[in-house]
Amino acid sequence: MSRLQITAANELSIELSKGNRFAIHPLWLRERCQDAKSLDLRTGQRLEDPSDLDLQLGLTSVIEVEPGRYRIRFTDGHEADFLGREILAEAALPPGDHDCPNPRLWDGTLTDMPRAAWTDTPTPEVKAAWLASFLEFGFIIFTGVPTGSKTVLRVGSAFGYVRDTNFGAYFDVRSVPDANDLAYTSLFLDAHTDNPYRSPVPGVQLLHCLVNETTGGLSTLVDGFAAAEALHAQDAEAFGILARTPVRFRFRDTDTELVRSAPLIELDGALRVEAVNFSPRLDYVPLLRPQELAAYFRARKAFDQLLRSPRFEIRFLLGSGDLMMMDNRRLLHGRTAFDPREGLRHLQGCYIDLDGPRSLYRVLRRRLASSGSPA
Ligand SMILES: O=C(O)CCC(=O)C(=O)O
Repeated sequence: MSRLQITAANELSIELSKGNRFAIHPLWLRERCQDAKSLDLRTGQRLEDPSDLDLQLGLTSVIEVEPGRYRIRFTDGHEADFLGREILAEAALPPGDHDCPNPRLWDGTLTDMPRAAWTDTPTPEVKAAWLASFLEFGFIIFTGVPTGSKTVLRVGSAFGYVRDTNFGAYFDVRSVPDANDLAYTSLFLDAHTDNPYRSPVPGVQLLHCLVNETTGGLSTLVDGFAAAEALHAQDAEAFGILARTPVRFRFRDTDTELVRSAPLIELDGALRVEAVNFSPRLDYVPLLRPQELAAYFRARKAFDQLLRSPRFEIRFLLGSGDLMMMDNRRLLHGRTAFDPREGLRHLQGCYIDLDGPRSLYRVLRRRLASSGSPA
């Protein structure tokens, strides 16, 4: 039996999953009409406000005019054709915001890190594969990236729009006197997400190693989604506290004062982990009642212990020409301390938005599909 069925003269039903069949709501179909009266055909954007449609709207008739093409007449007199495969594809979309590869959670046992040799002119297949790795693992390391200053901007622009901030379009990560951020010292940096005080928080961070003459300064990465999942499994109450308690993050120097409140674990509308905000240098919980604070501090400690444990952390050396691109809403990054007397360690970084790589992945997949090449 096909997953789409005409179950009455005025009813189209769908089997969403095995044994889960129901009639498709007429308004769901009506606001997906693809004809020139409903849509501007060039942009694909609606010409009518779907909330103006009658809430009691029904179907007058459903006819399969040819295999897989349904002609549907609505009680408001509108008639439109629907392709069965398009209805099924639309119905199969996950409730989240993207039909991109799902995150593949990892922990400290990850040995096969996603790596690729950089080229300025990848084929669409190669670029789609880079993006798929990035979207699944939350990061990718490019090797052999030319070490000229600001190359990070060129790489960032290959995946999205570079986000200028108070640190500039790009920033130099090296030990300097009078640093306005601990990143610009030689100190150990706990795994953290960048700029949780900024709104919106940068989606993707790129860090390009130009020179590393030190034996320390190892890079660390943690999959925050995996650690949050482990916290949920080990202590659901702690997870709930961290998902509910807004915490103030603040950055301040002479010219800038950025403040944002957000829970350490951000959930989406379907209560799935959407982002992690974690920066032990910057978080300030509001004054709650003592027992609430005691529970919050216990919960934060439990999460912190997971994030800092070798169970979740990977540690590696970024050498000259390596560039790490990571999802700053999911992954935490840090570095071990280094001794600047051993030599120079110089990275350059920049931010792009997360929707850049997602958009590019969808466009490449669409183009590859239309050229008959597998994405
Ligand atoms: O020095 C590093 O490897 C990391 C620096 C850092 O955490 C940052 O720039 O956010």
